[in-house]
Amino acid sequence: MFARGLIIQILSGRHPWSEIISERPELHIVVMISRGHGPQRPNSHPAIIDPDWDIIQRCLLRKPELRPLADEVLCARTKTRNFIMFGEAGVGKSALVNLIAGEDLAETSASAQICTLKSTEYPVTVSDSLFHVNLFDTMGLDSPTMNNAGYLDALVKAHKLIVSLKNRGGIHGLLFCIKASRVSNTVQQNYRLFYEFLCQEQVPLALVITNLENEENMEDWWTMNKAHIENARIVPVTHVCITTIRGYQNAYEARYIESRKKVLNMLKELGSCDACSVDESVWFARMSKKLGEFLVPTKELGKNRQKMLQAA
Ligand SMILES: Nc1nc2c(ncn2[C@@H]2O[C@H](COP(=O)(O)OP(=O)(O)OP(=O)(O)O)[C@@H](O)[C@H]2O)c(=O)[nH]1
Ligand SMILES: [Mg+2]
Repeated sequence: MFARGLIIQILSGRHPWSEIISERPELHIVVMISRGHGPQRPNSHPAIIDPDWDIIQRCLLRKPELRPLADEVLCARTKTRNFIMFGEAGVGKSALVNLIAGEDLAETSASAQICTLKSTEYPVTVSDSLFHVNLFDTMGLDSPTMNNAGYLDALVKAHKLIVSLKNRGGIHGLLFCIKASRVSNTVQQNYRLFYEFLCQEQVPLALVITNLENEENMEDWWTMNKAHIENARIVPVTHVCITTIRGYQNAYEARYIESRKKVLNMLKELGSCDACSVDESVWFARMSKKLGEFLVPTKELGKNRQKMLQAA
């Protein structure tokens, strides 16, 4: 198990005790171990997330009986995290799946028609860190109008997916994809419907801003638009400003690699927290209440509304 601690640390891209600059580092390492000191935590990429570092520290304890059992380590390392991508059609949800996977798994299309027509699950192991994720690529949401059957269909499918994940370990994060442009009404409405209405604000939401390959510093978009996002009452727990394309003759290769690193780190951070789930019965009760407020807004009718809700 001690060796296991070292192996996990090697996975971070850095040798344990590489901070020791000496011709005979092994002598220093023996002294360090005898004094109960482990190797330093690497801060380079790929970063080691807190739960992994905690396990590494415990694997390195001097008394074997205090170290975790193999099952516990295996479980912590192989736990799968669930992420749902959502957003308008054509913003790059499927391209984001491919960016994370590092290969073309999902079909993407530049055509005006919606490309992804049903929720599709992509199990991906990020090979450099043994990190398992299930990515759920959902149908693109267009302008929300109640007479738009396609929009309602997309919401119904999304609702089924969200509820079904309760039995599969919950959801670790929503990846709300938007193009780097003005924060339109459609963006706001999609956020309200998907995050507030379907997910009941229970699931951490990350904002993924795509199409930034032409920016010298992709993060500048956030600095310039943070206030607009706040005004639109969109509240992400985190964000990434990225590009998902390499471009003609790999012109954007460096920004693509930077984007992948940023997204993987974000998934690791979100994945290190407990998953959330949306319970259908709780969801229905809350929706009935909201609908009740919406349908019976006046004070006089308040009592009747109470009765209706109690009876429901
Ligand atoms: N320039 C640029 N193009 C992108 C980026 N991300 C995606 N695209 C392109 O935009 C088009 C649509 O991307 P998709 O990934 O299919 O978009 P989607 O959100 O899955 O679309 P639907 O499945 O129709 O909802 C494709 O041609 C992508 O190559 C980006 O960061 N920059
Ligand atoms: Mg798609």
